[in-house]
Amino acid sequence: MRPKLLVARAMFPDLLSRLTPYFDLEINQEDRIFTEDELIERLHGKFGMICTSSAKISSSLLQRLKSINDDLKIISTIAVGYDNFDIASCTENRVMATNSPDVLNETTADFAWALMMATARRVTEAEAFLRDGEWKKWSVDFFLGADIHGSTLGILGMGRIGQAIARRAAGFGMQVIYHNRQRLDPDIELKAHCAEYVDRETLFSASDHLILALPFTPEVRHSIGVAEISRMKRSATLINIARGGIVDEDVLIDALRTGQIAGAGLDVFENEPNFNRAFLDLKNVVLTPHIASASEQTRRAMVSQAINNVIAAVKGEIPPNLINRQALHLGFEQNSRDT
Ligand code: 8YV
Repeated sequence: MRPKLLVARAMFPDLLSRLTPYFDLEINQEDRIFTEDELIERLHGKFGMICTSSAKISSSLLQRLKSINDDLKIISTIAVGYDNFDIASCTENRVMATNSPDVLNETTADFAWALMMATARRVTEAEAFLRDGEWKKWSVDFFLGADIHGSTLGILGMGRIGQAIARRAAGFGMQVIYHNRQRLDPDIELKAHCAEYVDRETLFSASDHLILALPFTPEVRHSIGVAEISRMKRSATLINIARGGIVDEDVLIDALRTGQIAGAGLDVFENEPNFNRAFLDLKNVVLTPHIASASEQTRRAMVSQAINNVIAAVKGEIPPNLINRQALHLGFEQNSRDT
């Protein structure tokens, strides 16, 4: 009998067909988002799962699952961010966790720029005005925005996506400043359009456009609040393509309402898809439904990576994008060969 695999969301059938020689597949064709109880029920007896960020794999889920069945060996997410996985608990329960990094860097960086430009130049606000039939005459001070070219681009979180965002600044003659847990090597800074490392306070006070590209961990939850936003220029924009929970949304809404900053471009929200509806009443915010990596080519590449990871695991090989290598030392290799 072949091992069983849960594909927890609907996705490209032609790519999924690569799995059929290795697995009996259960595919969530309806594309419903499973509750914890449903996930446990469906993971029962499965070797692995391919999922997205909507599958929360908590310590309680793993403990409940493992108490009834110990088959689960790999969870493979179609995302670079894996804050929906409790990694320590995966390791403890001998479950390998994998993600899909790198293939989305350039696409996500493109989108960060799209949001920044739309926010600074008030593109969606102006379009809504036109669509609503409000355009009666042109005026000299019509939808005045902020320049991108020649301005200072700030990047918080200078990983692979942050660096791809920085590289694009070359064509716009921008100065790039960044803050990161660790300063980058000088040669990486050079390739990232000579990005200059600054302390966190300076990043907030000196940026004309500030893009968040850091991974989400419990420590960074609401780490952008009153202190940070009050340091920003009144003309500045804040762009978030990372995770919604990093920003205290109530503080941001207040800052946008009172004009403490000029605008925000948000692709991510603390509670997706039930985001804070107060954003809808604000004109100076550009809102998108978590689509920064959504080009056809990139999403297909991400799904392919997730597939490669589970196929490697079922062959007893180390998955190329394994996050918790410690899980290997806890007997996985032996277990997978026995399957
Ligand atoms: C994913 C993302 O598509 O990669 C990430 O971390 O946020 C997106 O690119 C999304 O999380 C669905 O899993």
